[in-house]
Parts: sequence; structure tokens; C-alpha cells
Amino acid sequence: MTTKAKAAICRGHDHPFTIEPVELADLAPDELLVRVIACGICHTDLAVRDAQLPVPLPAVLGHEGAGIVEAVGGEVTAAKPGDRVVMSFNSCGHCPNCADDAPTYCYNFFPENWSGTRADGTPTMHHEGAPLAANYFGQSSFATYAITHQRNTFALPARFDGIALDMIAPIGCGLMTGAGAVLNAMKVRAGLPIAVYGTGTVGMAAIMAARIAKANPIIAVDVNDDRLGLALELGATHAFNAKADANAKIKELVPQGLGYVFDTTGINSVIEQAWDLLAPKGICGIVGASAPGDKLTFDEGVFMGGGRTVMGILGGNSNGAPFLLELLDHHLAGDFPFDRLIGHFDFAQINEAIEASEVGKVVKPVLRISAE
Ligand code: CXF
Ligand code: ZN
Repeated sequence: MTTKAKAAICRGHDHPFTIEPVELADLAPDELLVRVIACGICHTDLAVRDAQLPVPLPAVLGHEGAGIVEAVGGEVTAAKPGDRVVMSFNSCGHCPNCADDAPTYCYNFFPENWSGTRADGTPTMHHEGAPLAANYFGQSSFATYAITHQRNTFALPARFDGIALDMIAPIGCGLMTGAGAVLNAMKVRAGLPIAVYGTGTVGMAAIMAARIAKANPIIAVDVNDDRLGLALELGATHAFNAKADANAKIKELVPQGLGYVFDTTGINSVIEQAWDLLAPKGICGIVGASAPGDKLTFDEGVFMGGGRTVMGILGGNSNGAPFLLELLDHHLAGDFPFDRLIGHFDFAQINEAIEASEVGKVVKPVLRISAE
């Protein structure tokens, strides 16, 4: 049976999102129908809106959804009707990287997440009788209902009943990306210094995770003093404004060099200058969206001679449920207070929420789509 829903349709940079009636397809055997309670807004949604990523438009975006399962296909074991769930990116489950528990690097990432249809080419959504691009990150959660998949839908154990779904939603992308870069990818060691460039959701999650990993010092770098103040509350031991010679201050603070640089800005000159601050065996982790065709330049002798690493990191090397639940356990323990980053908006306020994020008023906007 098809499901009627309301979805925010994205038609590109020059159009506001508009909430319109849509129809969801019948479930395939490995799919779930989720009533969406809340969805975070991520910079990737805005990059898609601005045609910087190859997702067809118009489309229904939203990939930080949380909700309650309404129905499941015959092969689904991930969750059952009534379960509280959080959604994340989708993956194929059968390529070499999925087999290696590294689904963020799925060989079939595009058809599973960005093609606008299911991986087999069938549409999951119709608008005014015609197919509409959806199944974005295997969810398209800027909608009252979402079709999701066995591999990207995670039931929340009862110990998380006290955390509202409109808080949990962003765990499936921005938060896992920053925290996972520190804990899973760079495997930050206790006592070593880290500098985090950019204090949006991903940078702040990295700073909270660096505190969990007991890195020291933990240095936040940004151009926004309010954000730097919040970074200090969340775990940074030092905060330097990039407009006021941050790198010189880092050199003075850590003359032996940084164990880790984590860049969320995607700006070449920021990465190259930060890379120069690495100690021998230092790791420079990169997650920021860079301009197409950007090339980084490093001194080859220093790179090789000191055993330094430049590491591209996608989705914090998350392996799905185990890592997301680990982060929520850190939250319950008080070590990962990501609620400090969130500002809530009604679904109808989606354009205001985007604007609040773009002007830097809110670190992580979360849309409230229906009552829990
Ligand atoms: C994604 C990139 C691919 C893996 C999951 C997270 N980032 C989205 O904003
Ligand atoms: Zn995202």
C-alpha cells in the first residue's frame, strides 16, 4: 500500500524548499517505513541544493533522520513496528569495503545514496503522479514518512528512551563524522596534541571525542569567537582565532609539533599550513568539502622522512549501529554533550533553519517533523 506524506522539495539554490504532498512506494522486502520525528540539516544537504554534488534535482533531501517504525518488509530484522530508530547513510553490504566493515567507503555509494532512486533504479517517491528523486542517503528524511533500509536503520535500545529523537537525529551524520575521525580513523592517543580547524558540528564532535580520547592539548581554531567559546566548554583546552595568528600560537604552545591535525574547512591553505605543524608520525585528517579539482602540496621529504600521514576520512569510518550506539552511550555518561550544538525548528521553518545555519547562528539545526 502506498503512503501519503508531506516532503520538503529541493529545487536548487535559487528556490526555497517547499513542503508538498508526495506518495511513497510500496516497501521492498528489505525496507522499512519510518514516521519521521526529526531530521538534522547537514552541509551536505546544502551542497546538493547548490549542485555541488551529483544528486539529481528536484529531490527530497534530509539524511539525519530519527523516527518510529510504522511497517517493515518481509526480510527486515533491523527493527520492528513501534521501534524508535535512527537513520544513517546506506551501503550495499556486498562490496569489498562493506565486507571489511567500512561501509562509508561502499563501492556502490552513489546508487545506494545519491542516484535519486533505489539502487535498482526504481523510484521510492512520486509527486503529482511523476517520480521524484528521493532515497537520498537511503532515507530522504525531510518528510513526514521515509522509506529506509535494513542496513541504514538502527533500533535504539531502551537505555536511550530518555533521549528525545529530536536530539538523537544528527548522530547519523555530522556527529559520527567528527567523533569517528578522532576515535576510529586517526585513533587519537592519550596525551598527544590535536588541533581542530573549524568548529561546526563536525569540528565540535571531534573536540568532544578528543576529550574522550584524552588528547592534550586540544586546540580549536576558527574565525568565530562565539564558536571558540563553546569549543572551550565542550573540551578544547585552547581556542585560537584564525585571524589572530593561530598557527604561530600553536607553534609556541606545542614546539615539538602536533600529533594530529583535523581539518573540517576544506580550504587548501588552511590544510597545508596546519600540515606543517605536524610532529613526526603526525596525522592530518581531512573531512572538509574542498573545491573541485583542488590539489594539496606538501614537502615530500618531510612527509616521508617523518612518517607523516594525510588521511581522507568519510563519515568518521562509522560501521553503523555499533559506533552510533557507542556515541549515545558517551552521551548518557555525560562525555559527549552534543545537545549543546542543537537548535530546533518546526518542519515548516526549514528555510529559516537553513539560513540560521548558513549565517552561523545555530551549529546544528534540527527540524521537528512530528510529535514523538
Ligand atoms: C557522509 C559521507 C559518506 C559517509 C557518511 C557521511 N557525509 C554526509 O554529509
Ligand atoms: Zn551529512
